[in-house]
Amino acid sequence: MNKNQVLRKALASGELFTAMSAHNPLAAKLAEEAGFGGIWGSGFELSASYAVPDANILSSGTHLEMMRAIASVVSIPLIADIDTGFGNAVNVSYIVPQYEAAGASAVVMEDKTFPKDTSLRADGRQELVRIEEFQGKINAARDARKDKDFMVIARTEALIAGLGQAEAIKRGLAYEEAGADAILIHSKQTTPDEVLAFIDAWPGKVPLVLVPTAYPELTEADIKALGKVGIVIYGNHAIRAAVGAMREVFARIRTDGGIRRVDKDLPTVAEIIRLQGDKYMRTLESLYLR
Ligand code: SPV
Ligand code: MG
Repeated sequence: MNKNQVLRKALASGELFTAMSAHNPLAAKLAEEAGFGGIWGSGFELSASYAVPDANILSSGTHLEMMRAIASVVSIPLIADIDTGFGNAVNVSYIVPQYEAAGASAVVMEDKTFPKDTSLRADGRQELVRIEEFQGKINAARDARKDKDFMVIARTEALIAGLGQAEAIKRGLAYEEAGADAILIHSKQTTPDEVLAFIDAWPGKVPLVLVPTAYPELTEADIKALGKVGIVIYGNHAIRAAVGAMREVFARIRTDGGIRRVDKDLPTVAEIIRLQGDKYMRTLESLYLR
């Protein structure tokens, strides 16, 4: 099975598929080694790694090239976050084949206006496009894909925009009708109540996708028990882990006036060389260097 088929089959199986965020290939490799089912090619993480806001400040090309680099080092499916599709339905028609060619197995596209503002920021600009317009974008994404197993996941930001459950359900159903393979329902409430109420009321046939960043107490066991959720995405835990670890080590080196004490607590240089894929290069050397 190729990666697209793995993701397609996982979603059809009724099992919960887990995807961990990554902002670079090294993070993606660590996520694969940790046992996640797939990689979330997070726009938030990539923006953060460039120290700019997650608001279409980075170009689509920057994100696309990172997706290509990530897909080339992992053997698990990559779900690419294409924000709003970088424009209208015409832009979507051009961009989706590029993500497919870059090795993504799915795209997640959200129903906000371009340029977007990030979802979890307090007082963000959360404007949604018309339902018909977003249906056109889903149609465009579906028609643009080459492999029918490449998935188009539609994300509604109705709850994020404060438009309420009825609007979120209406949009989810409209996006399913337009051909979305799954619906991502996002919420920034700090308890799961809003999302749980949506899931309970969801009358659609396609599976739901959750990003429980704001309501972290919801476990995978809880989500599985709901029965309607196919994918859980951990949206920004790679970058937050990296920030925490770097900050702590940098502070210790300043406090200690050197690296002597901190060294034993860090992954070894040999471990980093392993993660760089050194073994493969040695094989190439023995085969071809004469
Ligand atoms: C991302 O990780 O880029 C997401 C999830 O889209 S969130 O930041 O919660 O909107
Ligand atoms: Mg995003």
